[in-house]
Amino acid sequence: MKIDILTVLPELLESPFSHSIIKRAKEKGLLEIRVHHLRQWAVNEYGQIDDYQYGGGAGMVMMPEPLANAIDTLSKDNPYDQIIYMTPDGERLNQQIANQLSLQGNLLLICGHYKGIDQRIRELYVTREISIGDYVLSGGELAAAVLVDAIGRLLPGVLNDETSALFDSFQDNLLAPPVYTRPADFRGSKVPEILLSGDPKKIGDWRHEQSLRRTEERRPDLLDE
Ligand code: 6GU
Repeated sequence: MKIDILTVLPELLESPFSHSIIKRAKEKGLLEIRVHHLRQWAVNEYGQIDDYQYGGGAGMVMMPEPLANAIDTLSKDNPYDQIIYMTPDGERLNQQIANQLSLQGNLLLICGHYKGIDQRIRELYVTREISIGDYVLSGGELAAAVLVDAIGRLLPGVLNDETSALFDSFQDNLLAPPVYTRPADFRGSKVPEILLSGDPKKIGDWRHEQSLRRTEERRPDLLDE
């Protein structure tokens, strides 16, 4: 899978993809991430990519030409399956969307800044708009990093234990059960006996029951879906 990211702050996206699971996905050749500086497509020698908004009001808007030129140039190599604009007014990211996107071959993520991007780019180019939650970030970069992480770990062969993503919280609309490691007795607080029983059937049933209980308590909305 290939993911291109268009941003005015490429520095913000250096570290998130250089560690842990996403790093391994890149090293294994399962995921290629390319970060492109929108400034390359600035409209003048001053590097301008934003301008005042029509109708007045505080805050700059990202101009259409740099974005359109960037997208046209980048698409030539390899047309995109989806052009995704990261924006707080997009559809809220969930596991199902991450699953869907992990099946695509070639994505472009656009990170907005300031007041966002000119509406015409959203209408002419963008195929999907995604938010990572109901709060406002300073720009789309951290949201793009979240999306790439959520997608990257789902690619076949990325996780060591192929099945482990299947048991993540949310994968079946249930939260994950509690987990324990050694010691079996930590300052008088004991690991549930059943986990020491060695009986896979009983342990599986217990975990499922714990998942259900946790979901009922913390996220009853997931059970309605
Ligand atoms: Cl995708 N962008 C920004 N700027 N803020 C957000 C967001 C995205 N998702 C949640 N808040």
